[in-house]
Amino acid sequence: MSSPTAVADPYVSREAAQPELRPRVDPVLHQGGPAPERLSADDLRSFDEHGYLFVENLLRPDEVRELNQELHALAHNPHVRGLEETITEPGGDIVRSIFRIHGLSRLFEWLARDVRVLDVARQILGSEVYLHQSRANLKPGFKGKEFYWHSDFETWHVEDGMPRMRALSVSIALTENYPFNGPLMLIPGSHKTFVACVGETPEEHYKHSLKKQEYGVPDDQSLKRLADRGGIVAPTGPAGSAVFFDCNTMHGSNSNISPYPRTNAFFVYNSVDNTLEAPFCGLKPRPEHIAARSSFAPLEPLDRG
Ligand code: 6CS
Ligand code: FE
Repeated sequence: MSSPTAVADPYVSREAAQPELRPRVDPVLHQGGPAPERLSADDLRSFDEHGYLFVENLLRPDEVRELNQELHALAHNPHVRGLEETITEPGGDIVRSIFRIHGLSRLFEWLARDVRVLDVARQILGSEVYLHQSRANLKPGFKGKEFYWHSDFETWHVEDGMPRMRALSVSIALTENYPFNGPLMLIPGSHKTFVACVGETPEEHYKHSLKKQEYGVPDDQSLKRLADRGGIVAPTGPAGSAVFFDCNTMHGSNSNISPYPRTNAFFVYNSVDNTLEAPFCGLKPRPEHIAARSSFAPLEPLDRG
């Protein structure tokens, strides 16, 4: 409900008949907070300018091996397969994603709290942070399907009630990322523009969108404008590498028809000064395992040396 004194929402989406490109009104790098110094000034500048940062070999091979074993066990566990956290590929029973992975596995919880990851989020977001969402994406060889272009923030704002752009994601590769196994693609610089999308959100949209997204999807012309300006990158590298990216960076990935899986762990950190409100689309909030709102307690860093 808007009152006469309410400040207009700068990120209205899925309401107008036409798409629109609007400038971002929030900073990318935020000041304040515990200010850990994980990233160099150059890394910070690059994240600010491009909306992402690729870090090779963030994890050691033995850590990657353990995480893969754990994920493999989870994905084959009948109990886990029956949970609503587990999302299958459209029209099949191949596991596409396992949400709230930090709640299902201590190893993944530790990874989310590891200072090599968490302190990057705290530094960029300039505050304590909590986990808005976590998941593992499996994208198996031959069978893994694409994630169409989107800004995560657009969905988190409209469907989860995340007020402002003060969140970021990290995608940690658990298998090698090649150009041909459906790696994450990003449009550099796109985080500085908000693309208002067309199409009213249907009820319980998440039941469909997590398999294949059809609302909150930018139009072709807006995507072309952003890509003409910034190009498209697809960072590749060994398992254990990570891509940190701003919540509004336009990204997506192709399907995987190669024989080699593309598996990653995905954590979303939101500032404790940007906690969720009622969803801006007016519908009921998505479930806790997709968008945490029962606790916004700061994550405690874990230094595992
Ligand atoms: O709906 C969501 O929250 C999300 N969907 C995608 C395709 N990426 C980010 C996030 O996990
Ligand atoms: Fe995404």
